[in-house]
Formats: sequence, C-alpha cells, structure tokens
Amino acid sequence: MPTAVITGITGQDGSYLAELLLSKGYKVVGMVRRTSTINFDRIRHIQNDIELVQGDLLDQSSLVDIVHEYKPEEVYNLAAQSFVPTSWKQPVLTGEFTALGVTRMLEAIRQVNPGIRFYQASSSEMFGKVVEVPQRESTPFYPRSPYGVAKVYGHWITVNYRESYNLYACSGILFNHESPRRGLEFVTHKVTHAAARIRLGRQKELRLGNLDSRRDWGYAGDYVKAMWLMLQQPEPDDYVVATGETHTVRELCEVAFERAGLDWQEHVVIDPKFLRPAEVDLLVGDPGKAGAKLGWEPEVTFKGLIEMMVDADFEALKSGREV
Ligand code: NAP
Ligand code: F7E
Repeated sequence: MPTAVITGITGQDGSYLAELLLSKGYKVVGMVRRTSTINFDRIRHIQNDIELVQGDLLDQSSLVDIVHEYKPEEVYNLAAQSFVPTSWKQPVLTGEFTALGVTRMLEAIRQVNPGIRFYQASSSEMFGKVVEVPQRESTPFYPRSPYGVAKVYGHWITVNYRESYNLYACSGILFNHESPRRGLEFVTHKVTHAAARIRLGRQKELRLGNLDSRRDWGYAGDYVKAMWLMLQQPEPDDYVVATGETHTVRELCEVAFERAGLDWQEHVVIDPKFLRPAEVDLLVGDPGKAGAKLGWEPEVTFKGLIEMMVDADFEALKSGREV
C-alpha cells in the first residue's frame, strides 16, 4: 500500500485528491495546520479513512517530521494562500506560504528521502498578462499579482530541485478548476450560490467586478486525476492542465442564472470594490501535452460544471445546510 502526503487536504483539491488516492488503495496522510476551530467540512466524509497530522508550510521542522515519520512515496503540495485579491492585502504572507513553503517541503524531501515523488500545484496565474494564446508549457510567465509571482517562484524552485538534485519533482500548471466544494469567494461559486439564493428569495442582487475577464474553467474532480498521473510517469516533467475553452464572467452569469430560472441582468450589479489592481484578462490553456503523454482529458464541460454547482447550492440551501 503506497503512502501519499497531501498538504492542503482541507481545501477543494485536497479533498478530491484524497478520495482519488483512497480509491486507488493508498494510505493518505493529510497535513493540517493548527486552528482554534476545526474546519474539516470538505473531508468529513472520509475522515475515518485518512490520517491527519499537524504541520505548517511556515514551519520547516514540522515538514521534516512528517516526511520522516510517514515515509511517503508521494507528496502532493497543494497548500497555499490561494485567493488572488488577498495576495495584495497580505503579499509577504502569500510569499511565505505560496513561494517559500515549496522550498521548505522540497528541502524536507531532499534531506529525508530524495526518492520521494513530489507534485507542486502551479497555476495559470503565472501566465498573467499572456504573451501567447493558448498558453502551453513553453509560454513565458508574466504574473500580475503577488499570488502569481509567488507561484512562479514555486514553479521554478521545483524545476531547480529536479535539475540540481535529480528529484522526481513535477509542476502541474493547472488552469481554474471549480466544484461544489470551491471556496465561496471565488467567482464561480459566488455566482452559483447567489443565483440559488436569489431564486429562493434569500438575496436580491449580486455584486461583481470585471465581467469581461475570461477564464478556462474545468472541474476539480477531473484535474486531480492529472496530478496523480504526473507522478506515475517514467520521468518527471511539467504539464499544463486545462480544457482549451475560455468563457467570460458574463457567460458564467448567464449559464448559472438560467439554470436557476432567472435573468442575470436583473440581479448583477458592478461594484468597483471587486476590481483588481492588475487583472489577468484572458486565460486559455493548451492541454495537448497532458493528453498525449498522460492520456488525460477533461470530462465535465463548462455548462455541465456550472449547472452542477447551481444544483448543489440549491440542494444545500433547501436542506438547511449553508454552503
Ligand atoms: P484552497 O481550497 O484555497 O485550499 C488551500 C489549502 O491550503 C487549505 O487546505 C488550507 O488550509 C491550506 N493552507 C493554507 N496555508 C497553509 C499553511 N501555511 N500550512 C498548511 N496548509 C495551509 O485551494 P485549492 O483550490 O484546493 O487549490 C489547491 C492548490 O492549487 C493551491 O496551491 C492553489 O494555489 C493551487 N491552484 C488552484 C487552482 C484552482 O483553480 N483551484 C488552479 C491552479 C492552482 P486551511 O483549511 O487551514 O485554510
Ligand atoms: O476570479 C473576476 C476576477 O477569484 C476569476 C484561484 O484558484 O484560479 C483562481 O484565481 C475572474 C477574475 O479566480 C469577481 O477579476 C469578477 O478575473 O474566481 P477568481 P482567479 O483569480 O482566476 C487560479 C488558476 C489560481 O491559481 C487561484 O488560486 O473573475 N471577477 N468579479 C471576480 N472574481 C471574484 N473572486 N469575485 C468577484 O466578485
């Protein structure tokens, strides 16, 4: 039974990856940071099947201890400060978690067992003000937020440890991926949740920022499969994971409100508070390499994804579970 350590197991991707690895017979060890109130909502249904251990990307010795004690074959580094607007409010902390946290984990692996296979959660935010359309593994980075800058560091330190120490270290450059478990501040869930609440008469309007921005949105359940596949190859490498389609925030509103039986234009209000100091206007990935080398393909369409999220929000709200 192989052992995998997942940092960020309480997050959206951590919960789906844990489910996938359990279904493949792994022993799953999830690293969680100490908080005064426990927030295991996304992993409650599998809590008895996994092992949780305290650790923090800010604390080197906790990472060394975990790698030493659990002797994993694979480490998936999903933990990060992942909300882009917060990265302007807390740029130093974002750098500590999202950038230097990667080096701390790589150092723990290098010191304890350089044979461990390592996955780094890199991001399409690294492409930022894109210099090529669609974006692929060879596209130069031009990040537009402290978060994007931190992810560029995380990407290159992963490549550097691979080249310097011959580690099996992979960087997955994942485009936006969503699900009913997505944090409520991200635009897809903010929109689907509001559409369901407006339909149920619990809210009247939805305040948003830039409706013209375009994203390549996929389903998180599909994307964690690509993470696992990257660590099963003969050689470590970096891969773009995306659908190859792009949609505006406006289209997202159309699909979500239509599913709720509403006209989005009657409810959406532009609020400058949600505009960003520097925007990423257009993202669309080329998943050709992941398709050819990993045999990976997305299964859920954009419309299917947004409708799944609206339906899940309806169900949760109607049954009295706040999302
Ligand atoms: P998420 O829902 O925001 O989850 C982030 C996780 O990181 C949470 O479990 C959080 O724990 C943990 N964490 C934060 N700071 C930590 C620290 N100092 N030490 C230990 N754990 C810490 O993010 P996600 O959407 O699942 O994304 C997973 C990863 O992929 C992130 O690195 C993100 O930047 C990256 N990514 C995401 C996307 C996307 O579209 N979702 C695309 C590309 C890349 P708490 O529960 O304690 O807060
Ligand atoms: O914004 C626009 C906003 O916050 C998407 C993270 O997982 O994916 C995510 O980063 C777009 C932006 O995601 C609102 O300006 C308009 O253009 O859902 P988001 P993100 O910034 O793309 C990448 C790949 C990651 O790696 C990150 O970790 O939507 N937008 N109005 C809005 N966005 C938000 N959040 N709220 C609004 O009201």
